[in-house]
Amino acid sequence: MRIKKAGSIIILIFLVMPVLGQEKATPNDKLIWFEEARFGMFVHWGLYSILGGSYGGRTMPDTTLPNGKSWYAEWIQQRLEIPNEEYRALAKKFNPVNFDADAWIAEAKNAGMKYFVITAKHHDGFALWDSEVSDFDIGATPFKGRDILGELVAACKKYGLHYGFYYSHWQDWEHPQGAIPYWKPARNDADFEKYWKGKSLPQVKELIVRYDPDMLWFDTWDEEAKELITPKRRDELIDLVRSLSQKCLINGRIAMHDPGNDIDFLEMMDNAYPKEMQQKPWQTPATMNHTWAYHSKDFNWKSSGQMLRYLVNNASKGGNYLLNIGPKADGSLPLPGVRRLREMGAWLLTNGEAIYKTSAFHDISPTQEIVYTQKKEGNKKYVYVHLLSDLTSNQLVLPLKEEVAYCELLDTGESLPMTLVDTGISIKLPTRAAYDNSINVVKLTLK
Ligand code: FHN
Repeated sequence: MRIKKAGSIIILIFLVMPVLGQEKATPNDKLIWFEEARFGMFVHWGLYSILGGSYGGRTMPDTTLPNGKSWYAEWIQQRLEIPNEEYRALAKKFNPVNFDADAWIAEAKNAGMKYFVITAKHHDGFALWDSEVSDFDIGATPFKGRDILGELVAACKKYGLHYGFYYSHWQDWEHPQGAIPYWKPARNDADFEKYWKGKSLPQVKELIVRYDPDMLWFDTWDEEAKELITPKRRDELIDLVRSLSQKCLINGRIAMHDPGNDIDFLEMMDNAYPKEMQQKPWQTPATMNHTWAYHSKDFNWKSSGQMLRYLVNNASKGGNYLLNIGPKADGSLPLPGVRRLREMGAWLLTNGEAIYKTSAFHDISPTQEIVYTQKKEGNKKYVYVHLLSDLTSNQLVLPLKEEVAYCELLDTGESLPMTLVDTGISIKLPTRAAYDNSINVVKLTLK
């Protein structure tokens, strides 16, 4: 009896150990690319892009409102109360003659992005592809005949990017039974089921069967969704995806209020950067200015330096950064966005090694000014020290327990002198390391 009890205790400890060590139970091959990628492009593009944030003499605000709510340009139909028929008629004007899938994806590639996600259908219900279950789609536009998603998929394959689709499975303002904003009378469960079975599930199936995506990006963001996106519906959707694709990743926003255990990665709130490590792979969806979709009067652009700091901070906690751009209705990318992408790509050209395929480094506590990533290659181990702000001195002291064989500035490859001190190692940085508004990375090769 005693021996049996001891045996079960040992088994129990064995079962609990990986949880305590925060290791994932089994390696999940389909997630490898996602965990290595760190940086992706998000695109919000649809009929709302035609309006560019203004309608009927009114313009959507380009900042968060005092009540904490955000009026994004893709919400224009609801926020500025455009009648359904009028909004629907925008389809006749959707003619993005300057759309060039190759140019978009080349821009993502040059920015150092490793994956691409586009709004195949946003809350307005308009499908960017020719759908069999809805006529509110690309077939209703002068651009019919062009396979926007197919062209983007081909370009992603050409440039080696993974690709996925945002699909608004809950909100659908065009369908008479799809979910609508909280300030309108809610749909009842039986009605919603007609949308669910008649449009939401069949369109998800179409996207997988036609385009074989690496990821589906579903969208719920708070408790509101739980009335209609029940655990039963969440699991039904997950089962559908799993039955059609071995590789397609599913994000946690499929049911933000209760994602369950079968999602692949956690989706943070918009522009939210966690301070702690997470239990699953994760990413932050983020805007370059205030809005997601194109807004001609949203001038709130973040600097590339600020966005690089978000990327680096996320990487230092094992997370990804999915950065959005809102193309114009003609298919061109807004130039302030392109400029920022190119600036970020320029930094990643020499510093990307410290971002991609790295993991969090726990031996030294991060600060506001310095964060760390690490990488193992064969029997080599590297630690990357990201200096997020200019140092007051060019002497960098790190409380590192492990021995360092070599130290260099990653940007230029120049060797940096180091000495052992009581508290760890002291590295002498070139005086010009405090030179430009950029992030300097010191690469340590461990012994
Ligand atoms: O309502 C949407 C919004 O328009 C946008 O698509 C973002 C992206 O994360 N998701 C919802 C709000 O969280």
